[in-house]
Amino acid sequence: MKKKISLIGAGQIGGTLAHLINLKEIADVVLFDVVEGTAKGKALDISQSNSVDGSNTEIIGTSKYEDIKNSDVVIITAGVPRKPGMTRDDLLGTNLKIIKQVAEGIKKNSPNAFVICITNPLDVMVMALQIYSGLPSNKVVGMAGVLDTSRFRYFLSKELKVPVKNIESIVLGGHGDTMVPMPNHTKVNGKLLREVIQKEKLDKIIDRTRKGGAEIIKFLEKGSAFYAPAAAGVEMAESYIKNLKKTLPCAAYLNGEYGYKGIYAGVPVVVGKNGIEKIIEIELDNVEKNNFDVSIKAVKELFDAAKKIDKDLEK
Ligand code: A3D
Repeated sequence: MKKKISLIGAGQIGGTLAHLINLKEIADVVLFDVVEGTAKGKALDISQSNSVDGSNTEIIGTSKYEDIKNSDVVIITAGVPRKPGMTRDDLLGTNLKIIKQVAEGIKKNSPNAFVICITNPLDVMVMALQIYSGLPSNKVVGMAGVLDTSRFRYFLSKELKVPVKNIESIVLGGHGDTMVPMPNHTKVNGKLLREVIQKEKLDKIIDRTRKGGAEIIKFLEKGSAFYAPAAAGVEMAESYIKNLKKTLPCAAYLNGEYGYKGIYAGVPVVVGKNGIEKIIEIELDNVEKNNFDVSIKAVKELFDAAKKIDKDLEK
């Protein structure tokens, strides 16, 4: 039987997700948006590319939650993106209300789905989504680390003139300026990164990775990145649907791992048919551990601000 992926939000990322899933024939797609015309228009447009691309998936646009019934995966991009000068945290109040509605729609119609949140501020939105929906924490996950790692690898590949596929790496922590690129867990052609790059150059790349989203917003002026975020979301959805058991950095619920309980944070996880099947604890040196702690502190502070906006988030 064909799999079903529902995309909540048919904006820049939602539309790109639909197109990529369609091209890769991973699943049929339901594109949902409160603006029905956007969802229907994009679904029809993508469907009309099928005879050219040879894809055999079905895609529909809707603004009715019943249509997402029995989805295998739900990917959420509903919300507002950043504009120049805004931080991800500036989106908190608006996107929290949207996530509450979305969580209710998923709980009612697709409680068994693997749910991937992309809406910012990511770590707090995914935590709120899990609480509002009541879905098991191994089935509710945030996309950030795959994108942040992809940006880090890209910048390294340009600097070192090495194909990006020859660079293994990982970025941990929250999706924000406190994210934690991990040079000690990065290899280039099998060699440790620090052996092949000067410290100043590496520091610049780490800084550029942390500000990778803002660099794009400055160019676009009217919205934020969407091609790479969509590609990252698709990799996570595909690993679940095809039980690929890939190890991917995702915002996952910690239950004692890395010394934290009851909070979402970007860590390496195995994604397979049961959702998050394992959280992998890699060894952190003092600097990395300190950076990870700073990142978690920032997420906690923002979640406290979210709790002030909506008492339903108090567990
Ligand atoms: P955009 O193109 O504005 O699309 C958002 C869509 O959500 C619009 O079509 C809206 O109509 C729709 N929407 C608004 N409210 C609702 C609702 N209640 N139910 C359903 N749909 C609704 O934004 P985008 O696609 O560029 O970005 C979407 C989100 O992803 C934003 O919050 C971004 O900040 C975030 N984002 C996250 C990352 C990460 O790496 C985590 C990267 C880039 C963007």
